[in-house]
Amino acid sequence: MKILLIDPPYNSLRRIGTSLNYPLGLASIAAFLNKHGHQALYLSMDVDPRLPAANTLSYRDMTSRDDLFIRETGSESTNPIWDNLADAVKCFRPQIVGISTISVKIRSVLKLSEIIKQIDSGISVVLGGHHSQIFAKELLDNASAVDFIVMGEGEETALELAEELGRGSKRFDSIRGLAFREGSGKVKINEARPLIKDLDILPPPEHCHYYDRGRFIPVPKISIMSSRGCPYSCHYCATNNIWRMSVRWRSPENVAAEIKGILANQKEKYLSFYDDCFTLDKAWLLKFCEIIIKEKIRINWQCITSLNLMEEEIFSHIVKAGCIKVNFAIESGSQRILESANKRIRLDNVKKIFTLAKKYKISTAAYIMLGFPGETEEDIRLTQAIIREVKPNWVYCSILMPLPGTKYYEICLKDKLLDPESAWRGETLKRTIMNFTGTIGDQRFFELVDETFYFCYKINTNWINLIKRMPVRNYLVNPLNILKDVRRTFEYIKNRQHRE
Ligand code: B12
Ligand code: SF4
Repeated sequence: MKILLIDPPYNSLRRIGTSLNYPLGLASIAAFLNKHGHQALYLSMDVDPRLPAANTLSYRDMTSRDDLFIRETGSESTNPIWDNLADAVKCFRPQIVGISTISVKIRSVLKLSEIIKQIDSGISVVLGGHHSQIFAKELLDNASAVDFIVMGEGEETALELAEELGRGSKRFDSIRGLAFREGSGKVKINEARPLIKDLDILPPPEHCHYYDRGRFIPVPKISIMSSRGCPYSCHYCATNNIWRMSVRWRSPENVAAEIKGILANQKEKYLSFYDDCFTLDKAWLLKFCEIIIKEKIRINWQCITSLNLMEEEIFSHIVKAGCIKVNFAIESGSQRILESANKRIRLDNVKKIFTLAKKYKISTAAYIMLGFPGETEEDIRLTQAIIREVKPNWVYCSILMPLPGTKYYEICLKDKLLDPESAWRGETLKRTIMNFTGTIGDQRFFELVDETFYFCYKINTNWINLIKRMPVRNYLVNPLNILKDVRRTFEYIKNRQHRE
C-alpha cells in the first residue's frame, strides 16, 4: 500500500519558525511499514526555519499568531499550505493517509482530513497520537472524514490496518488498538494492544520526507530516542497517555548502531536525544557511553533529563561520550508548586547539579513553566530567582496547558475552566497563553508572562551564551547555520529595541 504520513501544520500557520526536527513517531511507523513491503513517506508540514522563532515573541505577538492559526484552519482559509498538501496527495496518490495528532494541532488535522477526502473519498484517513486516542469516540462520531484511529503505540496497529485495507476484506474487529466506525455507523474501540516488549525489533526511524525542497534549505536537527516512557506522573505531562508508565529501553548496541548509520548518511554531527528522562537508568547509560567511547563514534549530543537523575559519575561519563548540552526541567523555583505538580525534584539539588555541569563544561538549558494552578506572583519571582542563581546558557519558558489526559486537565474540567463538549475539536487549547492559576488576575498574569519571556530572551541573547552556542550549532559542518544565526540575532536585537 502507498501511505502518506503527515505531521500537520501549527507553527507554520502561526508564522512561527521551526527548524526541521525529524518526527520520530511518523519516521518509526514509516520504517516499520516499509520493512514489511509497503511504500510509506512522511510529510512535515510544520517546518519553516525562515520565520521568526517563538522565543523572540511577546505575549501580544503570540496571541495574534493564535488568531492567525484559528483563521487559517477555518473553512475560508486560502493558505498555500493546503494547496501544497493537495499537490502532494495528487502526486503521490496514497491509498492511506495517516495524520499525527497532538492536541494543539487538531484543528489542522480536521481540515487536512477534509481536504484529503475531497480529493479522493477512497483514501483511508487514519489518525494516531495523543489527541485522537483520548477523543477517539468524539472524533469518529463527529468527523466523517476520519475513518480510523490508532490508539497508543502505533507501529504494529498501523501495519495490521494497512494489510487489512490492502486485502480489502474490512475485518477490523480483530485489530487490537484500533478504533473505527462499524457498518451501522457505531464507533467501535477494539481491545488495547500491549506495548512492544523489545524495542530492538523496530527498525531505526526512516527519514523519508516528502516535502518541497525548493521552498527552503532545511538543515535537519537529528532527533533520536533510546527509550519510551517515564516512571513519573507530573500533573501537567501527557507522555504516559501513550507509554502507560512503563519505561522500555532499546539496547545500547542498537542505539549506537543507529548513530553509526546517521553518521554514515548525514552531514550533521549533532544529535538530540528526546527520551523523557535520558539518565534514568544509570547502568544503561554507562554501557552506552562505553560503546560510544570504545568504538570511537565521533558525535556531539544533547539530552533532556530530570535534576534528581544526575550525579557526578554520570557527568564524567557523558562528557567523554560527546554530550555537550543537557536540558533540565526545573519548571518552577517554588518547592510548593513543584510538589503540587507532583514534580519529583528538590530545589536544593539544582544549584549543585548546575555547578557540576559547569565543572564538566557542559552547556545547560533550563525549562521553566508559568501558570500552574495555585501559582502566585511570589512563586513566579522564585522561578526567575532560581534561574538568576544557576545561570543556565538557555532558558525555555512555556505556559501551562491543561493537556487532555493529565491531572491538570481533570482539575480544570472539575473547576469548569474548560468545556468538555468542544475539547475534541481543539476549542479548549486553541490559545497558547491562558491563565489557569486561579490566583493571579488575567491582566497581571499576562504582564508577568511578558516580563518572564523578556527575562528569558535576555539570557538567551547574552553574548557569552551566543558564543557558547557555537559548538551546538556545528558551524563547520553546517555553515548555513551561520547565516541563520546572524539573521536570528538581528531579530533578537530588533525585538529587544522594540520592547525596551
Ligand atoms: C520531541 C518532542 C517535541 C519536539 C518536536 C520534534 C519533532 N517534530 O519530533 C518539540 C520540542 C519541537 C516539541 C514541541 C511541542 N510539543 Co512536544 N514532545 C516531544 C516528545 C518529547 C517526543 C515526541 C516523540 O518523538 N515521541 C516518540 C514517538 C515514537 O512517539 P509519538 O510521536 O507519540 O508516536 C507514537 C504514537 O503516538 C503513535 N502515533 C503518533 N502519531 C501517529 C500517526 C499515525 C497515523 C499513527 C498510526 C500512529 C501515530 O505511534 C507512534 C509510534 O509508536 C513528546 C513526549 C514523548 N515522550 O513522546 C512531547 C509531546 C508530544 N509534546 C507535547 C507538546 C504539548 C508540545 C508543544 C505544544 C509544547 C508547547 N507548548 O509549545 C509543542 C508543539 C510544537 C509543534 N509545532 O509541534 C505533548 C503533547 C501532548 C498532547 N496531548 O498534545 C507531549 C506528549 C509532551 C508532554 N510531556 O506532554 N515537542
Ligand atoms: S514531565 Fe518529564 S518527568 Fe514528568 S512525567 Fe513528563 S516526562 Fe516524566
